[in-house]
Amino acid sequence: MKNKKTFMWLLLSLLVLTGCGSSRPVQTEEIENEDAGKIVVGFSQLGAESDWRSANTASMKEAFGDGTGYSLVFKDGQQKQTNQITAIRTFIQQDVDYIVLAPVMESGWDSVLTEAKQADIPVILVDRMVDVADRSLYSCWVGSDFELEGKKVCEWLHQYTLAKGIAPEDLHIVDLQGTFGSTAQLGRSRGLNEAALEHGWDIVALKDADFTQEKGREVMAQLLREYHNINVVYCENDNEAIGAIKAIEAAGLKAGADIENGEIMVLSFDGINEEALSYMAQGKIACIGECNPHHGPRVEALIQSIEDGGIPEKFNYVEESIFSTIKEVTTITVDGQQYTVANPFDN
Ligand code: GYE
Repeated sequence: MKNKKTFMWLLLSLLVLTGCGSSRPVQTEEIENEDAGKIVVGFSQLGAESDWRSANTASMKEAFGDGTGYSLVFKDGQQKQTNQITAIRTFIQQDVDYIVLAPVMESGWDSVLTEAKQADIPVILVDRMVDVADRSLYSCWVGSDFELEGKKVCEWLHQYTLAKGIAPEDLHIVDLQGTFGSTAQLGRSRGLNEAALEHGWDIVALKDADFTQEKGREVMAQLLREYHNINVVYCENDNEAIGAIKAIEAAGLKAGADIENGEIMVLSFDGINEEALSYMAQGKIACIGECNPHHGPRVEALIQSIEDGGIPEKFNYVEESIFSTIKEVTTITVDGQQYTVANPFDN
C-alpha cells in the first residue's frame, strides 16, 4: 500500500521548492515537522484496567512512538466502546494511514468500521476480536487463543484432582469473569464451561468482575457471603485474582491449593503482574494461563507486510505457556498438543 502521508509530504516539498525559485533553504511547517514522512498510526486502546493492558500499551508505544518510523496517535477508551468509536472517527477525520483497534467487546463495530473502510484506511485488530457481519471491514487480527488458555488451565485442574484423588463433584467453582462480551471473557468462560460439563464439576456462580482488582475483590467478597462451599475461584485475569485473594483473606480464609483442608484454590490468567507472580511464589495462586501482551512488534510486522504490498494472514495467534509451582502436574495435553507446565521461578 502506498504511504499517503509520505506522498503528501513529497508533494508539498516539491511545490514549495519549485514555486519559490530561490536557492535559500526552504523551511515549511511540514518539512520542519519531524513526523513528516512517517506512517501515521491511530491506536484506539480500550483502557487501562489491568497490568496486562499497561504492558500492552507500553509495547505499542515502543513499536510506534518516538524514535520509530511511525507517528502514533494514541487514544485511551477508558473501557467504553463509545469512546473507542469516537476515537476511530477522529482518526478517519485526521486521515491516518492505519487504524489499530484493541476493542473492548466484540459486538457493535459494523458501522464505524464501515466508515473506516469507505475512507480507505486499513484496520488492524489487536488482542480482542470484533464480531462483524463483513470480515473485510478489517485487514487482520493478532492476539491470543483465549479459549485454549481456558482449556489449558482447566486441564491443569483436572490433572491436579486426578493426582490428589479429588472427586470431580467435590469441586465447587466460581468464575470471576472478565469484561462481559470481550473475546478474552468469552473464550476463557467457554473453556471452563466445557471442562465443567466434561468432568462433572460444580459451577457455583459466574459473575462479571470486569478484569479489575477492585471488582475482583468486591465480587469475591459477595460470593463468599452467599456460598459457603466455594473451593476454587477461576479468575479471568491476574488483577481479579489479586482482588479475590484479598477478599478470601479478609473473610478469614486461606488461598491455596490444599482444598481438601479448606483452602480456596485460585486460578488465573496473564502472568505479567509482579504481585500475582509473588502470590504464586507464596502458593496463593495455583496456576496461571499465560497471556502475552507484547503485541507492538507483531502489529508493526503486519503493517510492514501491507506496506510491502502483501496480504497478511487474517488471524495471527500467539504461542503461550502455562505457569505453576505445584509439583503434581508437569505436563498437560490439550487438543492433542502437549504443554510443559513452566515454573516461572526456575532458572
Ligand atoms: O487478560 C486482561 C485484560 O484482552 C487479553 O484484558 C486481554 C485481557 C487480559 O484486562 O488482563
